[in-house]
Amino acid sequence: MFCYQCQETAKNTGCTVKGVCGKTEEVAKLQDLLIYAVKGISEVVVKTGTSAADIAEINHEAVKSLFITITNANFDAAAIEAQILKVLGLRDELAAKKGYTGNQDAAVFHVTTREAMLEKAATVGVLATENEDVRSLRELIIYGIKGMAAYVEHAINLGKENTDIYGFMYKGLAATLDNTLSADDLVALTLQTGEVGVTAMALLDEANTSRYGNPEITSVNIGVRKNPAILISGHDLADMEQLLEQTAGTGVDVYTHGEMLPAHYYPAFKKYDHFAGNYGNAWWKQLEEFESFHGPVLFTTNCIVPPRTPEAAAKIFTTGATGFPGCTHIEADENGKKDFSAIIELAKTLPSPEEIETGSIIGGFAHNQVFALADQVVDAVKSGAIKKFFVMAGCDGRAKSRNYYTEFAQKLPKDTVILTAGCAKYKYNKLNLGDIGGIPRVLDAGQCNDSYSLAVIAMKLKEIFGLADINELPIAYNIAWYEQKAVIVLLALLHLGVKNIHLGPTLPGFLSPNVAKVLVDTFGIAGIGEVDDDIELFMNA
Ligand code: SF4
Ligand code: SF3
Repeated sequence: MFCYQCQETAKNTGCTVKGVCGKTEEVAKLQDLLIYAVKGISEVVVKTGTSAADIAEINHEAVKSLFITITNANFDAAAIEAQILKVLGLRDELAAKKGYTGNQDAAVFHVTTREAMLEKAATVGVLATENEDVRSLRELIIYGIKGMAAYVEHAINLGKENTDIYGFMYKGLAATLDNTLSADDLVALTLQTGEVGVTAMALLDEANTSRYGNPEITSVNIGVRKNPAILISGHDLADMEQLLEQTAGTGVDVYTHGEMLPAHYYPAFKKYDHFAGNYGNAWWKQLEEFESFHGPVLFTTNCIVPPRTPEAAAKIFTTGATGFPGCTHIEADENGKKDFSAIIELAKTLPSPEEIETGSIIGGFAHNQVFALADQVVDAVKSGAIKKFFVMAGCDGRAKSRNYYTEFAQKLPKDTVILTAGCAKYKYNKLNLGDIGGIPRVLDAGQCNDSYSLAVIAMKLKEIFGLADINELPIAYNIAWYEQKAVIVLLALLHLGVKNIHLGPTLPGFLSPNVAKVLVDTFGIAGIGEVDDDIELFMNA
C-alpha cells in the first residue's frame, strides 16, 4: 500500500505498511481501486460527452465512492468491495449505452473477486504515476475533489444538487488519467478545483440554512444530564434531524461530538428539549470519550478511530459513507429515511454519560450572524479595538505539534479575534479568551464546510471598507489541516485570491518540492514556526 493523503502520513512521506489512521493494507488497496473505478466512469462520461444531468445514479455513487475513501471514513473491506462492483456495473452500463470505444484501462478493466481486486489495485495506486510532480498535482486535484464530494453528499441528502459540480468532478478525475497534460495544465485544473469547491460549499450552505435556518449565537452546554443518551458525530445534518425526531419522547438524550457541535447553532434543532449538549472534543479523543459517554455512538461521516475491542465496536453505528467491521451500518431507504430504533433501544439499556467537564461554549458565527453584528465589528476595527482577525479554521489531530495552536491562541494580543470553523477549534474554544466590547475573541462559524462563511465574511468586509484586494484586510490565515476536506477549503481560498496562508502543523507530504515551490512562489503559502516568531510576523505583516 501507499497512501499520503492526510497530515498524519508516516514520516510525512507515506504510509506503506499500515495507515497511521488504522487503515489496513487490504482496505487501502480496495480504496485505491475504488478511486480508479470512479476515474474510469469519469473517462466514459467525458469521452462520450454525457451530460451529468442525465446520470443521477452515477453522480450519487461517484460522490459516495469518493467520500468512502476520505481519511477515517470507511474501514470496511466488504463494503468497499461491494461499492467497487457497483461502480464497475454502472460504468459498463453507461459505456454500452453511449457507445464508448476507447481503451483507457480504468474504463474497461474487469475484476470480480477480492483477490483480483487486490492484485489490480497494486498496479493503479498513487505510485503508478512515476513523475513525482505529476503525481503530486494529480493527487492534489483528487484530494480536492474528495473533499468537494463530501460536501456535495451532505447537500444531496438535503435535496440540493448542482450538476455542473458533477461535470467538473468527471473532468478533473478523467484528467488524472491523461498522460498528455502538462504540469501547467494540471496547475490550472487545481485552481479550477478550488473554484468549484466554492460552488460546492455555497450549495451546502444554502442546503443547510434553507432547511434549518441561519446559525445564530448559541451557548452550548458541555456538561451532562441524567438520562441515557446517544452521541452523534460527523457532519451530516440530515442524519442529525432524523435522530432528533426519532429520539423525541423516548427518554433518550442526544449529544454531539466533534464536528457535529455546530448543529446546536441551527434554529431548527433548538426546539428539541432532549438535544442536551456537546460531549468531549475533536475526533482523535474519541476512544476515551466514547467510553466515559457510556451510550451508543452514531457516525454520520469521518473521523472514525478504530475501536479497541469488539465491545466498543458494538456500541458504534455507522451510516452514509462510513463503515467499520463489527459496527452496525444503517442504510437509508429509497426516500432517504433511516431507522435509528436499534441505537435508541441500545441507549436505553446503557448508563447515562459520565461528566468529564462542565460549563458551556459559544458559537454560531456564520455569515448571517456576523452580518447582523457588522456595525459593531466595523466600529471596533475603525476604532482600533480590533487590530487583526486570525482565520484558524481546519482540522484537529493527534500530533503533539498541534499544541502550537493552543499556545498561539493564548499568546495572541488581546486586540485580535480568531475566526474558526472545523474541528481545529477544539484546540482553543474552551480557553475563555474573553471578548472585545461584547464580540467574543473566538468566533466559531461551524463545521469545516462553514469555512465558506469565513470567506463570505471576508468579502463583505472588503466591500464595507472599499478595498480593491481581499489581502488588504487585517485578516491573517493560520490554518490547520488533517484530511481532504481541508484540501478543498485551501484550494477554495486560493481561488478567492487569498495570499500568504500558513498551513500546519506540517506542509502536505503529497506536495513534491516543485509543486510546493509553485504554491510558495505564487500564493505565498508557508508552514508554521515558533509561536512567538509567527505572531510577530503576522502582526507586522
Ligand atoms: Fe496514512 Fe493518512 Fe492514508 Fe491513513 S489516510 S493511510 S494515516 S496517509
Ligand atoms: Fe475534523 Fe475529521 Fe477535518 Fe471537518 S472531523 S474538520 S478532521
